[in-house]
Amino acid sequence: MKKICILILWCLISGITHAQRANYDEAKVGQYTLPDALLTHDGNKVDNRKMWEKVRRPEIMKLLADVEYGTLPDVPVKTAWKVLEESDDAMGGKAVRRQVQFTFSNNGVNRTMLLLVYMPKGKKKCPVFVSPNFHGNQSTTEDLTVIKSQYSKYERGEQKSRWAYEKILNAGYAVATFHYFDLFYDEEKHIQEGIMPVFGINTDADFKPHTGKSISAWAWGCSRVLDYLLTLKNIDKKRCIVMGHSRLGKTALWAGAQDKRFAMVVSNNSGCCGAALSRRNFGETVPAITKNFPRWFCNTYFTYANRVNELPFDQHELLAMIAPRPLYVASAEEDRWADPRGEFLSLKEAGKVYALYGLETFADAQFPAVGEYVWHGNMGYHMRSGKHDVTDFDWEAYIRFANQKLY
Ligand code: GTR
Repeated sequence: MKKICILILWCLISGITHAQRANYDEAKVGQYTLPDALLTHDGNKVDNRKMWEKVRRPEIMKLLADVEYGTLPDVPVKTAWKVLEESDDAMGGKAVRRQVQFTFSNNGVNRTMLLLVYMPKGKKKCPVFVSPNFHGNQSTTEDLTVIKSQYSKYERGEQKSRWAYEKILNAGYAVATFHYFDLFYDEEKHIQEGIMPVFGINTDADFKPHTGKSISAWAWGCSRVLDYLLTLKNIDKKRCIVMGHSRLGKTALWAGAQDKRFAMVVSNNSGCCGAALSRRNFGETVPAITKNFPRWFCNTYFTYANRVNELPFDQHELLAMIAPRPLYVASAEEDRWADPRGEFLSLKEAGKVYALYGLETFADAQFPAVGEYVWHGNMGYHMRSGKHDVTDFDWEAYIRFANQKLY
């Protein structure tokens, strides 16, 4: 009993000091100099798209892969798809539903992932949102036919407020989701459950300094979903969007950076190591995130935890990887932990790359009022009222933005 009390007290105190340690005062953000996205390793200024695409973009991609998110071992993983369930009478007759089991295999090791897809009925070419979920496929809807994801402990419909399926389908978009645990179980000591063993990684000791961990695995999953969707006749190959919230927003950005088949990328409240600048000391910081979530980034990243200013990139360069494709970054007013202003400033800085494509940028944009949209060229931003979450307000913005930018 005494031990339990001490433990509870310790948790409370460390929680409080942790929250106290985070800075929420704009005056204390500190001075920082961002790395120049348009300056090559050799010190040459990039002033045209060709040089960006041939020289500078690959340089930054390599840095992000080697230092932050890591790369998965280069092994021949085979994927098999099996449709477990299908109906053209879903959502009150509005949608086609399909549930597909993916089996990933290599070297005698297999792992599965369950995909849930809703498509508007009767539409010949649907744009699609690919978006991993936190609590299992069944948590995204009350639909009784939806099969429970293997590692989920959550009730049916438990997180349905985050999934505006009706709105998405009514707007003519399909939506494809999977439980992120299927790829990488987001808790310590669970490496065996996700796909890492398929890549020959079975214990913590198997991670090399640059080996990707969960964000890499989740992003890989988004691309595997896309492989499948692109085989479907009624999916519009030119209008596939990757969208994610929070840690899955970081994932969506990394997936979109690596896989140019994603025509648009949406980061919802992705914050630290997602859209927000790392060099700003506001809300969550690199030392905090690497301490609390050792399984998200590759091991090399931890060596930068206490020397963030020495990182050879900042997060605006991750955003720049999406250029010139449409990119939406959304924050929430009360989600100060994710540093809304840092997300906005990052987008503004990434605009320098969008400008190479002759697109309008955020150069003169001011940090917007709550609920106001800032859309310039192929970049969009809003900060809605409320907390860290995905709401109908967010989905409506993404749909309108996609309608405008992808057509
Ligand atoms: C928080 C974490 C954030 C964010 C969030 C989430 O605890 O500090 O970086 O990603 O989790 O994914 O819900």
